[in-house]
Amino acid sequence: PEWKKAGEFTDIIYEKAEGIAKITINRPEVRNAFRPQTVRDMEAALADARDDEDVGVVILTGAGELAFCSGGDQKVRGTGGYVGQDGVPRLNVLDFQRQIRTCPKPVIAMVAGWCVGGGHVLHMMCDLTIAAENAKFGQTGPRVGSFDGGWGASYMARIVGQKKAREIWFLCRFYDAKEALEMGLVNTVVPLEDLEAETVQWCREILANSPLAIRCLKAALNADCDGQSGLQELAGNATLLYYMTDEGREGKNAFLEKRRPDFTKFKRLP
Ligand code: 1HA
Repeated sequence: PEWKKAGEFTDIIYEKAEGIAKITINRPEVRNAFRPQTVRDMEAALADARDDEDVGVVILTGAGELAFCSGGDQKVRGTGGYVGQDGVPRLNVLDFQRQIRTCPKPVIAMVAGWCVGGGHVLHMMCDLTIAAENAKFGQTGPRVGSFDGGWGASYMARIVGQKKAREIWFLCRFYDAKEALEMGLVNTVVPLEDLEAETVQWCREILANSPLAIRCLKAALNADCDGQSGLQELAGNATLLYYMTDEGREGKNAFLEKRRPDFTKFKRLP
């Protein structure tokens, strides 16, 4: 596709084409590790992609062929989190995880090279993962003094099973793309040179399908794991659809016309 720049950022590249928004973490000198500003940039881009009615799917990736993302930037790790220019320690990637999870449009991780630590959790949060043959996956937390006990643990176990999740976290090994595919951690593995073309093909197939159906399915699959916040998402879609019906509109119209609502004409389906 002919990617067009869609915003000015320091730590990411943000582009759009053909109904696809692409967010590229652009810190290859640190294997695309994120600092607070990187997370802020990703949050702004994803918010834009969500709001843009022409965008139906989002790609999250890393610049270069060596890494998707190597997690939190250990060079700016302070006491209590990763420190930005304001001197405040933050774990704001957790907010971005929630944002990917609740984005009503599919987010696809496009992974070449290292995908580790907090970067590995980001790919797990994405709805789909397309991996290049050179991709390497793993958690490093217990080796570098960190852990993600949120979705990073529980959702991982939903994806790969309890035994494998404990192995990944307790041993901190790295796994190649083939092993990741066998575990169900990624959707497909392709040669590095085909990575973007394949990912875009998956995007096009999604874009050809009903956006509301996909939106409701993402919320439904989330709801199975996410408790009351998952139900809120799913129910929000029910409300959205109800607002589109004549029955839903009758209530609003009656209020505005200062009359009693007349719901008698609406069928009570079995
Ligand atoms: O666990 C959490 C969180 C939990 C809860 C809530 C929030 C969280 C937020 C974040 C995280 C975490 O992400 S903890 C895990 C942090 N990440 C890591 O432990 C990975 C560290 N990196 C590596 O293990 C390796 O660098 C690598 C396997 C990704 C790549 O190895 P390679 O290809 O041998 O390259 P290497 O020479 O190690 O790295 C190239 C350059 O990139 C080095 O810089 P240089 O020596 O040239 O100045 C290296 O320091 C830098 N670099 C790589 N990863 C990071 C990094 N610099 C800062 N932070 C990094 N994560």
